[in-house]
Amino acid sequence: MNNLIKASSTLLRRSAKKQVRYHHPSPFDPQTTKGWAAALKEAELPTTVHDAEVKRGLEIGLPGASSIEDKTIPTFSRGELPHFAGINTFMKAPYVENIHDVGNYDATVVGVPFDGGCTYRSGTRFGPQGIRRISALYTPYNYERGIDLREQMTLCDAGDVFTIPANLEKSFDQISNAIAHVASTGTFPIILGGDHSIGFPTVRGLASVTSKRIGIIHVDRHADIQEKDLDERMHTTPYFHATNLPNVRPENLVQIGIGGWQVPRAAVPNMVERNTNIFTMDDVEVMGIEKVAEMALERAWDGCDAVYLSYDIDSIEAAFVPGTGWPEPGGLLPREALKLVGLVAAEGLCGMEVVEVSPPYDHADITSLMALRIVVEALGSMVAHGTMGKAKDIFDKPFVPF
Ligand SMILES: [Mn+2]
Repeated sequence: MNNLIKASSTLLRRSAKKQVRYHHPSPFDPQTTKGWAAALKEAELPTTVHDAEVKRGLEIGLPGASSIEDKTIPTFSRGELPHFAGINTFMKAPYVENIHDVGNYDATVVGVPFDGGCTYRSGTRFGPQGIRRISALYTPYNYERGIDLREQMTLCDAGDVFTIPANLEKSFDQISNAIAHVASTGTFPIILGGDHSIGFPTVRGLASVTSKRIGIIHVDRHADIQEKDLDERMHTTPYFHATNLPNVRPENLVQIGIGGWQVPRAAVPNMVERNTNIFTMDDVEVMGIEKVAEMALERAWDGCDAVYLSYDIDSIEAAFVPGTGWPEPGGLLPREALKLVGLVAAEGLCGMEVVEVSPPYDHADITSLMALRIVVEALGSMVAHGTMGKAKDIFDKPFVPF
């Protein structure tokens, strides 16, 4: 009997073994995945700031009702939770109403609600609101990177610049004023556009408070380097004017994703004459996003002391970003875009902007969500690589109002 059981179980084992199909190297150790390594990293993160937030929430928001079992829950929502509640600043960061206080934070969100530079669809004046709204969805923790922005950096939301809807040039002066002030305090400016015409006054603001040279990594489907469009400095023109600044040179302007059927011919002779650096989607496909990022960093940093990131959301395949002024199929896939931003930001940026989010044309906030993700990807990369705040010393000139 025993022998019979033994024999049949051996048979069973053999037939079971026969049916195994390995889709991975065998033997597979589940603890060799990056996913597992990321899980282990979480335990290394502190909870200090989180704990202080909970304590403060209970003090200022009243302890919860007696039937609430979780004693960290206050009566009034005063922190991250619940995600659907609270005042909708960027990632629930504190609203800093007094603009003289932004220097107390590592990074500052500045909204630039402006669409006076749009040449087709408008609505980017609602971009900062759209991005802030969906930012309520996010926690400050990133699983793969094993970082927690709440614990590892400080962030505030300074609200919006007072733009003048019917006047580009007055709006530009307001924007340069705002960004020059914010950068001069040493905080990292995160600018939420707004159409891409703001790309000139943002850089002009930064450049005015430094004696150093700034390179620009400009991710876009469009070249944005005409001198004028429709007789004005519209959103097709920022890099003509930005690269006229004495400390922002066209050889340090890197344009990634350019192409398709929307690049005005008027832009092209300027790119050629100024010898900018241009990568099309074909370049991305042939060389790969890592190589493009490496070359972009090399060119943008060449002879420069800092690099600024200008991210046009329309650089991403139109299917993912319907809420934008000039959607164009064939652009970056979201994973490529996020990878690119992470690689570029790892070296440390002196500021960044995300532009051309137009919530009135958006669906289910997906374009705003993508813009948010671009921002947190840059912040996460800088925190992970210890480069947050690296560029603040370049702002060595006093703020002189425009
Ligand atoms: Mn564009």
